[in-house]
Amino acid sequence: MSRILTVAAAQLGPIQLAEGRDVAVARMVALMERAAKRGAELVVFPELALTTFFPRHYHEHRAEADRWFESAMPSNETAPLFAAACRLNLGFHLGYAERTPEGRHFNTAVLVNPSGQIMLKYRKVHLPGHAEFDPRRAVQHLEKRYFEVGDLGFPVIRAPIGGLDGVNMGMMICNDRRWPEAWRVLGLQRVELVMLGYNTPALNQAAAGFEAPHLRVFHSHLSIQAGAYQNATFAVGVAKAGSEDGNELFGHSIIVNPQGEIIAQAASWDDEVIVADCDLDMCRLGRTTIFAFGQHRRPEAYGRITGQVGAVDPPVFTG
Ligand code: CDV
Repeated sequence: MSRILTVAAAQLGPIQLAEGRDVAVARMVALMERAAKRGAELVVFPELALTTFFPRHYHEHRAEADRWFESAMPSNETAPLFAAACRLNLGFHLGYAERTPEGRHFNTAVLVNPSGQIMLKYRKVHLPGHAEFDPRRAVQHLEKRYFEVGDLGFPVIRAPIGGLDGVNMGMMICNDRRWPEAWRVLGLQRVELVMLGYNTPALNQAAAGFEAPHLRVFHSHLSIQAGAYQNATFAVGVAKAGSEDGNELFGHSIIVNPQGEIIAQAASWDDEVIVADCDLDMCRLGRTTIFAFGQHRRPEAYGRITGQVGAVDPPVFTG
């Protein structure tokens, strides 16, 4: 018997600097309604879904950036998402900027069930960008200024969702998808569905060398497809897309199966729902054959993965 979960990726078009959370939340509720009509049982929203991608904006005084953060989840402003989940009998995944009661700041995602319970929380580990204003850059990327490195690891939860008694679900956020270590930590917990949201500029703004624009999407898909295949899991990669105050974010949201195949893909750079029936039993083939970790992994040869951060030069052959 197959275990089918109908999953929606709810891509968001741009959110402008001047637009409030009410605008974003209303659009997200509309996307949840569209997803429910198409039979979705779980809706995945992007990274930092409630506001414009604010790490491109520099605040000299760190506290000024607090206006981008949520101190409670749900809050008055996000309550309509929780109400819609209940009304439509949908789970949802939401990325947002979290300010804890102790005043700590994280780039966070939560997984919420139709009863409004937060089943899992993840805080982004791989923060790209820089902490200080960089005059060489046309556009800033200040994640290292505004967020702490996530302190929850890469957790997986087994929980009922849709019509299924238990699904192994995990999360990563944007830049994490480029790091095989993140995928493997989830794979080692038998994850069956990885949810990840992203805000990725259509152009490389780092001013460190030329990167052909078409490779931006290629690298995103390559990372998600490889991660899903090598860990025998479904993956949902959901973009914020389009031009935010002149800064383009590529869309190309995808749903990927455990063979690494794209089974649904967004075609616009705007609000868009894509849906796929994910038969979670498809995860079994990979994890009982080529990626049967218990039989084939060799952690004794992987010491450098956790023992070392940066790369070192190899010994020189002297003949
Ligand atoms: N929000 C991100 O993490 N964006 C990065 C960009 C800076 C490359 C990404 O990996 O998509």
